[in-house]
Amino acid sequence: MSGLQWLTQRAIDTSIAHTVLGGAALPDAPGTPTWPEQRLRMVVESGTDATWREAWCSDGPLQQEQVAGLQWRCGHDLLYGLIELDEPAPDVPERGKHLRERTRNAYLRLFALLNEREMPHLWRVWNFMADINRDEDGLERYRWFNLGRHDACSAAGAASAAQMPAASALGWARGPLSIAFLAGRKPPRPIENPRQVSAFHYPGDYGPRPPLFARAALAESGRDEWLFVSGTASIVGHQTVHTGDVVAQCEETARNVLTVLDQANQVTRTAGHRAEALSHRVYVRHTADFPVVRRALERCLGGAGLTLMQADICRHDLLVEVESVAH
Ligand code: 3EB
Repeated sequence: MSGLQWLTQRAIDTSIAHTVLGGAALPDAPGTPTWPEQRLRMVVESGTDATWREAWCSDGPLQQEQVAGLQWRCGHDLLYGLIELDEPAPDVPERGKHLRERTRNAYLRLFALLNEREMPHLWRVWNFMADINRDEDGLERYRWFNLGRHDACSAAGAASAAQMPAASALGWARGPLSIAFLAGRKPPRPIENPRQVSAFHYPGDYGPRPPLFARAALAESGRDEWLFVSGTASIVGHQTVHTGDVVAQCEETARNVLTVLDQANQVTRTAGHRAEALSHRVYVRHTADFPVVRRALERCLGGAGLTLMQADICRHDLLVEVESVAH
């Protein structure tokens, strides 16, 4: 198997297990794989195949390591890692500051690992944490997280526009701070969205330090080119639009996803990535909205490859967020 593979299937065939770098799975997916796997500790839309599991593969031979809180596997030109750190109980004082510190430490470990393995370029990051919208020590936890990420990226010299990976940052009901990442030997090409202010240029209204991610990343692996579209929401400029209207938020989100796709297709080295070829993870704030979100996104993005799950979005007024991948 050459290059990066992306699979969603009932179970990953054991014959390819030796090529898997890492991936993600729903809470009830069977078994415990030997590769780093980010469990999505979330309620999923009923009817979803509970065995859903995705795996990123690479040519062997693979190297791997598992040390306290950090697990990774890498091949010739790609690395998948997972950092999971428990947090203090919700009533512990200064829990927000602890989150900043943990996030900073997690990202410093991540950058140290990428340097050491000579896989210096971050392609895609999935950030999850509990109580993302909760105020602690006078600041929302997502904003504490952004402080910690910014601390580490600045210290590691990874805070410039050219180095932004695609990313998502979501909240789950309970679980550790969990950061999964895909990195490569070659730099990806970051993509922005002309309808939106770049996240790393958000004004101070959204926290003392901005989120550090690109709207998408285009990355080459072997003969393939992968498009990772970051978590995308109903934001125009830097403002949330359609507050309280989940269907309109879905429509605006889809416009943003398709705009980012269009931007990527202006610079792609392939024939172009088609909207129908995108697979989407859809994060929905209220499980009661699953049916309307599915209907709206099937209409705007096409029906194939929508996996819906409940998560808290990083702004309290956002009801839905979509992330996508294509190759
Ligand atoms: C936004 O556009 C919505 O903090 O890494 C989307 C993707 C969002 C990634 C992150 C946040 C992040 O600002 C939120």
